[in-house]
Amino acid sequence: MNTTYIGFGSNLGDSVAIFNTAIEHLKAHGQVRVSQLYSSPPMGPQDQPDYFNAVVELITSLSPLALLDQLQALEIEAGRVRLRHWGERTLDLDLLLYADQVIHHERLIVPHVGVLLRDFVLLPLLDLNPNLIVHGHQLAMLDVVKSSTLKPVLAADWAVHAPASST
Ligand code: PH2
Ligand code: MG
Ligand code: MG
Repeated sequence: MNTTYIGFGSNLGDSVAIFNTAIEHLKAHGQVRVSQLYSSPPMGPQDQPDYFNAVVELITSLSPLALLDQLQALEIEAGRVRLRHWGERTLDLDLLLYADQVIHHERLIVPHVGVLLRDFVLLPLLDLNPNLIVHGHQLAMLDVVKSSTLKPVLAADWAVHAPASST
């Protein structure tokens, strides 16, 4: 079994319902835990809505590319709309970490670049595992984490069937 972390982003449609539908589907592939839900200002074009962001831990026997296939299918199932680079979308699922593997494949780079750079990835990731180390960096100690002003949306049980604290 492999512990994986998947980044969730959405700023079009009913983002919370879209996240919950995707989480339900992920449960077919292993055990799931869900971070708090965050609202974050857009990275990239500023004339788009704020994003909802979260991270899901999935403990799975799927290989990295098989998991990527599943994530891409779920993006399409959510009616993925992607209008422009770094622009608004209904559902973005990024494979952030796959066990302690480093993967450079034409379809997939793991750890995902956002893991070391983006507070809207790091804060929910640290909700699930405060001790993570990536490329030799203890994530909790990164400046981008310490200086972040992101706050979770007040919805502790936003994931209908998967509170962060239980399995
Ligand atoms: N995703 C993007 C572009 N910009 N900004 C925030 N805050 N959160 C995201 O998930 C995000 C973004 C494209 O995937
Ligand atoms: Mg993506
Ligand atoms: Mg992304």
